[in-house]
Amino acid sequence: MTETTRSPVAAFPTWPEEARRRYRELGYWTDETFAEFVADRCARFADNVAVVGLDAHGRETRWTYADLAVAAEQAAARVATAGVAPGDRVVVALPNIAEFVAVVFGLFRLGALPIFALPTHREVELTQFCVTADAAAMVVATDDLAELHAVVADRVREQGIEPPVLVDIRGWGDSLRHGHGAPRVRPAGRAEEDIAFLQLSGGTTGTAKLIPRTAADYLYSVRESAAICGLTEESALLVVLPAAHNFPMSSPGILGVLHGGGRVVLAPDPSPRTAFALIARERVTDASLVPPLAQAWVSAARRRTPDLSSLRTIQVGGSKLADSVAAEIGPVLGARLQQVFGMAEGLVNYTRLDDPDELVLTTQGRPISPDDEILIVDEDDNPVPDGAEGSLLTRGPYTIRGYYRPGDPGGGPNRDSFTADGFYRTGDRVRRLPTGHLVVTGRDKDQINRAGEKVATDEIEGLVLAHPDVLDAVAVGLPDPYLGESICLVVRTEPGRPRPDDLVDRLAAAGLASYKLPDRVEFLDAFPETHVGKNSRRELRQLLTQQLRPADDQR
Ligand code: AMP
Ligand code: DBH
Repeated sequence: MTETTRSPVAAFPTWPEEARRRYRELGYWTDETFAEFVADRCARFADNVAVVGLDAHGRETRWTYADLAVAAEQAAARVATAGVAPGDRVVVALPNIAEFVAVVFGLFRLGALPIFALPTHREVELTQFCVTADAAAMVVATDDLAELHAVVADRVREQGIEPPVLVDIRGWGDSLRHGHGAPRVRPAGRAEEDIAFLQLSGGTTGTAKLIPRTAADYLYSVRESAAICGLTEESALLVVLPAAHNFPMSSPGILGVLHGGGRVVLAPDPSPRTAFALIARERVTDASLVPPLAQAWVSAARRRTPDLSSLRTIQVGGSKLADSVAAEIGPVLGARLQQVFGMAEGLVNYTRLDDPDELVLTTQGRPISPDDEILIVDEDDNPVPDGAEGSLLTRGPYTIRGYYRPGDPGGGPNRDSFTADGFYRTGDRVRRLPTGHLVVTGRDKDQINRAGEKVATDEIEGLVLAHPDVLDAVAVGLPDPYLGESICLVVRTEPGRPRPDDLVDRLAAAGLASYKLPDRVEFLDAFPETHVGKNSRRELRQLLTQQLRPADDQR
């Protein structure tokens, strides 16, 4: 055993005492921890099927809750054998495989904190997670990430931090479910108001923002989400999006289903072909999609007439769903649409299953909790008149009060993203209807939402500006009928000098996740400026949308 000695979990900006007492009195916060959640649901629903999907070796897997308990215990034991101790942070970068659930539940059991990375993250992102959180291990199941570990380890070491150990779960073989292998570890758990895991923010800056969530706050949102979405033991949720993302994890997601005794069906890829086959075979009742996938399902279903008769509800969220696509979901897929507007920082809005069609088709829902405080403000933080558009600020029983920033809890993004009285600045522009439903109308934040994947513009710009021939660079999101927004990189170079044609390749070589790579690159001799002389993103976007040739995929 290579025992690591990591820094303790850092203090984090938490809710004031009065709010915590109130959330407990109202029953929103209970004393259930994640370790108890795992033990309780696995025992209560022991004979139900919990997880269906492929494993790390591509074999069909079907685990009952009892099997899942054994697999989680084994995963905990194996991660502990690799040197991970309770309180350690662990980067989980797994595809949608059965072991994903076992590893996450195992880490909860061990009292270690998962950092929910995506399998598409590369060394830029993974290094940031490891450095910010002093991660003890990186859990992977694919060749590319196993190979990347060495690069990440070097980069982490360069910053004076002990690199994470590599845990490649393919080496675990198929014995997880059979409960032999590593010696058992005692469940350690963490207190319900301690940080249980770190989610990721799509972010607006080049540095990753880690989101500290507790069992008390998160499980409240999970229980309510399961109720709002009508999940029961009969529910079967198809997980098409990356499982670690906050939406498929909790809205109502994997945890909502496992809370209620239902079945999680993991899709190994997001294609309609794969999804439709699983829906028919597993009698799937619910699926969570981003708008481009919803659109792809609609057009594929028109061509193929698959058997979708078991489908009850399709949750769509992550980016704005066009009203025209919303209108097609019911008629073509034969399921009720439920719009979801959420964020890993907390606040989640749903249209309700019994809402009138008008609201379901044209709004992004209303908050989970009566105690979700919604403020819609102008640029001076003054409330706008009822029904007017403004910037959304929120505070409540499951919305964080600050990002995880060891050593600097009050600084940087926590100053910018939270008001003095604890409201989270979502960066979204919304309008509120008299029913309380929100309509997302736009965004203040310097972020591109490409098919639900959030990209901070300055992360791309910062890397491009390092190129010797680039004088200035701005990344803008351009309207795209399929992606919602595509990424356009606009570059200014020295007039008369050759224009670099390798910018996208360089970004990839720098180790940026592929979903952040520009869809196209344009060169301009001058950038439009705001009155204070900054580059005007708004005017650039207008210029590009109107004047340039229609987007053609340069990838
Ligand atoms: P993140 O903070 O990375 O978890 O991303 C959350 C952001 O995704 C929100 O603040 C919105 O900008 C966007 N988002 C999520 N769901 C929706 C939706 N249904 N409609 C529009 N934007 C959405
Ligand atoms: O986009 C998101 O981050 C998101 C969307 C829907 C989310 O975090 C959620 C629901 O919980």
